[in-house]
Amino acid sequence: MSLDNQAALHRDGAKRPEWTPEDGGAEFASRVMDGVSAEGALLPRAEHPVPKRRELTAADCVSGVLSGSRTILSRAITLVESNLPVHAETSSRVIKEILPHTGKSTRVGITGVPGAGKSTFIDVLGNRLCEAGHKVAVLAVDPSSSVTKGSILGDKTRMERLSRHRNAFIRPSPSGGTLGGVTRKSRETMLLCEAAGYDVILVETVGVGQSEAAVRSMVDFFLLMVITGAGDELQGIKKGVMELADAILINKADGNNALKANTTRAEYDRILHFLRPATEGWETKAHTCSAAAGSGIGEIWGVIENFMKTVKASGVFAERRKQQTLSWVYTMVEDYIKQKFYGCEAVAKERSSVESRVTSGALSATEAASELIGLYEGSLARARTG
Ligand SMILES: Nc1nc2c(ncn2[C@@H]2O[C@H](COP(=O)(O)OP(=O)(O)OP(=O)(O)O)[C@@H](O)[C@H]2O)c(=O)[nH]1
Ligand SMILES: [Mg+2]
Repeated sequence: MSLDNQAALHRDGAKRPEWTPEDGGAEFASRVMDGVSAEGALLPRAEHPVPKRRELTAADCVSGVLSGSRTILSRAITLVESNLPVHAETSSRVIKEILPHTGKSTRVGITGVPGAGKSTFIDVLGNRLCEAGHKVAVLAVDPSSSVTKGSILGDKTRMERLSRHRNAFIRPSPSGGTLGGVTRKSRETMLLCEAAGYDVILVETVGVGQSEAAVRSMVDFFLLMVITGAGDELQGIKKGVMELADAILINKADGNNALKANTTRAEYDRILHFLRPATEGWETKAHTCSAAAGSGIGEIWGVIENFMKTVKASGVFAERRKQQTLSWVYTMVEDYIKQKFYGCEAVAKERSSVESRVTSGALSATEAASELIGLYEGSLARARTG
């Protein structure tokens, strides 16, 4: 059944209070009542300290997330995103306890150059999926977020309609600093969303050659969004990302661009023919859509559904999920060792002298590496013997 028909059925089923506007989400479930007069009633704010919100226990988080509470879900995500050592034990207990309730969603990664229309597309697709009865979570992976702080907030405004839908949950990118840090947190956030009942997870990442592989390694289906006339068709720059994609979507196929978009689609299909497919047993193809006009959205969701059916039937799906979990383990191990090495005092003390001896040619790179490793291992040994 097409996405639009599913939406119509779902819409007629649910009774909505008459005062809420057509596309209003749960936020519109309240009516504005006349307030009490403020005269003499309220003391100035300073004298009423706001009671500190009680820290959630692991049990609070687990039961709240499993019951589908968005507030608790947000707080549980903030907990797993925290770098504070005090939160580490609680957050790993939460992840451990919700794990049996995860893995049942369709995980879709969406990448593309800045301005390609990823957020607009997610808003339209996400809204249709919600209308059709799905619960959609949107995550962003933006390694530059600790610097830009902004871009994803900009995204939230682009997903204005979706962010108000009661079946949707949108979470900006964690600012983890390292790409490894961002993706670890995003993976745990994805598990929390799955445990909270979200059956479609859309992960947006800006296609600047940094995070595509990382996002690819945490999703089932990877979508590359491109636009016509960007002057980089057929150039090698996208080859690496094209080889990760399960579909290429030419967006903004509207107005004067519609015809050009079709030509671009044919060009991409020609290139894809020569590339190794990103997923065994699946042929990556190019498609067109207009996120602004809402055309081609149902079709690309049909492609994703067909993909999921194909890879589940062939066993590729289960195998990929296993490999993804293993690579996640090693990403965390590598991240930990890196942090320990660069955080090691003995290494930090000698680093600049080692670097200047290397750059002056007095020390070979290999010698420098073994000297730094020696310093690190020495400090570990001292820490062990106390
Ligand atoms: N004509 C047209 N414009 C579109 C379409 N989709 C998005 N846009 C416009 O393209 C601009 C960028 O859209 P976004 O959805 O923010 O793009 P993005 O890929 O999420 O951008 P970043 O998050 O910055 O990487 C906005 O002005 C949109 O209104 C489309 O299908 N047709
Ligand atoms: Mg965006």
